[in-house]
Amino acid sequence: MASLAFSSTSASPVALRGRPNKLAIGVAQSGACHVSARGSDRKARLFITRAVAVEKKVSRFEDVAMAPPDPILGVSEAFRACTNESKLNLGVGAYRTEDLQPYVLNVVKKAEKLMLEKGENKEYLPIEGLAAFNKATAELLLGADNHSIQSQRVATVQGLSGTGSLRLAAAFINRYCPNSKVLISSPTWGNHKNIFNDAGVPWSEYRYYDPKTVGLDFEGMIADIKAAPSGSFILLHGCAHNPTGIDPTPEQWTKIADVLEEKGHTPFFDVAYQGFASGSLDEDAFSVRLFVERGFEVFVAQSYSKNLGLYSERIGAINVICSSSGVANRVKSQLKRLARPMYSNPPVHGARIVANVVGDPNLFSEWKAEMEEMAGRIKNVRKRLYDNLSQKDKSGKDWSFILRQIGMFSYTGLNTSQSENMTNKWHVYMTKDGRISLAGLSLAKCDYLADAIIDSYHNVN
Ligand code: KET
Repeated sequence: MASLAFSSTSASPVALRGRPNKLAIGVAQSGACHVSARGSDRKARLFITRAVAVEKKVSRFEDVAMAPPDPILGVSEAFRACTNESKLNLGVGAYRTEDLQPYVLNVVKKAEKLMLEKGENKEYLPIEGLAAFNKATAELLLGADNHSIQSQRVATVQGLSGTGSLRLAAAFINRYCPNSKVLISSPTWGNHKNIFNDAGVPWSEYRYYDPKTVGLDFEGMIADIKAAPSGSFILLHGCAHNPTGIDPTPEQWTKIADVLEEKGHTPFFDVAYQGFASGSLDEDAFSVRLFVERGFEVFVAQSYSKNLGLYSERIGAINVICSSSGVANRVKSQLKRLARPMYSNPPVHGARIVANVVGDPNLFSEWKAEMEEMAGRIKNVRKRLYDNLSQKDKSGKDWSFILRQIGMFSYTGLNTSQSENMTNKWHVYMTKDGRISLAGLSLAKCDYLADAIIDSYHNVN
């Protein structure tokens, strides 16, 4: 508070720096107030000094600049402020019903009911999180009979959803592999760069998307991974690559594994969409399981924001599959050591939901059905949008890339000005890289969206 800074007789040099005019009004050279300089009573002088300082509210944070809005979550803020009736929020990757309403899965409601009935307490969790959750999440990822689980080579720590789990792993890399860098795909989910920057982990990009083919630049990807210093961490999207919606084929994954092996790189998977790409939890874990099978030590960050719709519960995990149980134990102990001063221990509610859903055969199969339904709705919308675009656009442009992309998003190829036109003229809120979340689109709105895309694509730039 400003009153604290100026009630002392020697104003802080930090507070004075760069603000001479403001301070000159309220504070004399010595740091005492002009008004108080005339009074003889020390108490009164102090009182006046404080009063004036409070009144002026000169902040020591005056030089703090306004941060730019977040490129993804900032879009939702702008959407909420828009009053146009046609507005559409295709920014954040969050599932909506056909009526464009948020969706709480029935299995989640059932699990929460069970939890209430059990009357569970709110004690602190251990630093590594809820044991039943950690077991369930590793099994869901790798398969319960996976050798790495059987031989206790998996260090699993419950994290603050996908983001927090990635951040914890980044802190681990910074501490234990300080000379290693992380390679991330170009493009990638916008927050990856922030996460590694804030953790002090150097990163560079590997080629991934080829705008000419609107597909994977596989040769570029392989060449860049080969060229990286041996022992780098290679960040890979387990499935449903964000933002492009383009995944390597199984054969390509095998080749990627060959190159990582050759170079002694460590795969670091971000799995935020297990079950959402194909509708099958196992199919979507193919890439991770392949690397584990081949004997790599693997990092995997998981999230339940999308596949269980637990966005605000902040539930996920970091798994490190190690070469021995001894290493796994030590890695886990250090992850806990990193977590403790950052956030102490994770929240319990989402962890219990996941443990209940995955641990109960009935709820588990209901979940799979609901996930298929969500993935199916997105596929229907994808198809309808493609149909609308192909029928309406008479230019002969091939829009079939929309059908080939998978997951929540479509990477439309619209550039920044075209994306801005989508928002400014059509009230379609989306990220400036041309990504649209099809999970936020309804069949009924496809027609309108197709008009907006055609206009922006052909009439802007
Ligand atoms: N990884 C990827 C690839 C990802 O798309 C997200 C979220 C996350 C991790 C983190 O999700 P969490 O809720 O921390 O488990 N993506 C969407 C939301 C966001 O940007 O935070 C998005 O791209 O819209």
